[in-house]
Amino acid sequence: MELNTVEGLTEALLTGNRRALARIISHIENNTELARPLLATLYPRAGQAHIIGITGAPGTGKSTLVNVLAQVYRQRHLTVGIIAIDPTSPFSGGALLGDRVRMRDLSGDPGVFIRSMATRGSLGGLAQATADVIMVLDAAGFDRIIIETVGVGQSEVEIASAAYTTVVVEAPGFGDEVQAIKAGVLEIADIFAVNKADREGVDRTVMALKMMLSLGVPEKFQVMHHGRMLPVDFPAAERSTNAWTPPIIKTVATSGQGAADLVDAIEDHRLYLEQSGRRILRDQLRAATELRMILRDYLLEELLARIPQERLQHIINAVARRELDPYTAVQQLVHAAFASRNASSA
Ligand SMILES: Nc1nc2c(ncn2[C@@H]2O[C@H](COP(=O)(O)OP(=O)(O)O)[C@@H](O)[C@H]2O)c(=O)[nH]1
Ligand SMILES: [Mg+2]
Repeated sequence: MELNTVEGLTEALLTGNRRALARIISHIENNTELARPLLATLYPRAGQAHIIGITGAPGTGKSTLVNVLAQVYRQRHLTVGIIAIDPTSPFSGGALLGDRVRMRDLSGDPGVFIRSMATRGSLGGLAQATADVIMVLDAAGFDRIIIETVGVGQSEVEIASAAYTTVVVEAPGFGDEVQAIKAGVLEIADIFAVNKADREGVDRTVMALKMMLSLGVPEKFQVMHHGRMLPVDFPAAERSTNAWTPPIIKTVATSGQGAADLVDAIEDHRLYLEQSGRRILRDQLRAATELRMILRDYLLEELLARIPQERLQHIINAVARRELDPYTAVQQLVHAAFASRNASSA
C-alpha cells in the first residue's frame, strides 16, 4: 500500500497497519504538508476510544502504573494506546522498570502502541500535538488511550482536559502534603490512585485525601476558565447532578497489586459519564479546549504575519524601555494587523 499519500496512509491506518500509524504521527509532529489533510480525514473516524489521563508528581510511579494498567486492559481483550509526555518516562527503549517478567508482555504486543512525545517546541504546541496524536490513535481503533503527564502547570492541565477520566497519582513519602494540591491538579481528579501502597505512610496519604474530598472539590470544568468558549449552560448542567465522588484506590505498581481495582474504577467512571450524559458535556469541554488552543496559535501566527518585522521590533524595544506598557502595545499590534489587512484588501 502507498504510505506516502493521505488516502494510502488513512486506508492502511484503518486496517491496523502500525507503520502507517507511526508515519502519520511523524507527519503531525513535524507538521508536514500532509498533517492537516490527514487530521481532517481522520477526525470523523475518532470518538470511540475512552481517553484516560494519568497525572501526578514525578516519581509517584505513573509510568510503572501505566504499564500495569495496560496489562490489565490487555487481559480484558481491549487494545491500548499509550502517550507519555514526561520525557523521563521509561517507555521509549522498551526497557521497563519493575518486574521485568511481567512487563515483558507489553513489548511486541500488537494490541499496545506506545509513543513518547517530545517536549520540544512551545508548550501550546505540545498540548496540540498531543491532542492530535490522541485523535489518530482513536481513529486507529484503540479501545483505551492512556496519557501520562507530569501534573504541573497550565499546559498539563490542558493535556489532561483531553481525557474523559483523569487519575491523579499520589504516593507516600513526599511529606504529609498531598502533592496534587501543590501541583494544582486536585480539581481535575476523577480518581485518586495512592501508589506505593507497600510503603510506610500510605494510610496517612489516604486520610489526607479523604479529608480534602470531604471539604468538597470543585468539579473539573470549574478550573478550566474557558469563559465564552463553553456553551452557556455547560456549568449548570455539570453541577446539576453531582453523583460522582472520586474514589481512592491503593496500588503497588511494581507488583501490579490494585491495578485491576484501578481499571474497575476507570471503567465505572466511563459508564457513569455515558449514563449520566456527561460524556457529551466532556466532549464539548474537549472541543472548546481544542478550539481555543488552535485559535490562539492561529491568530498569533496570522497577526505576526501581518506586522512588519521592524514595526514589531520597534514596539518590543519601546516596551523594554518602559516607554510603552505591554497592554497598550498589544492594542497597537492588533490595530496594526487589522489596518494592514484593510489596506491590502482595499
Ligand atoms: N516501592 C514501590 N516503588 C514503586 C512503585 N511504583 C513505582 N515505584 C518506583 O518508583 C520509581 C518511579 O517510578 P516511575 O513509574 O518512573 O514514576 P513517574 O515519574 O511518576 O512516572 C521507580 O523506581 C519505580 O520502580 C510502588 O508501587 N512501590
Ligand atoms: Mg514517568
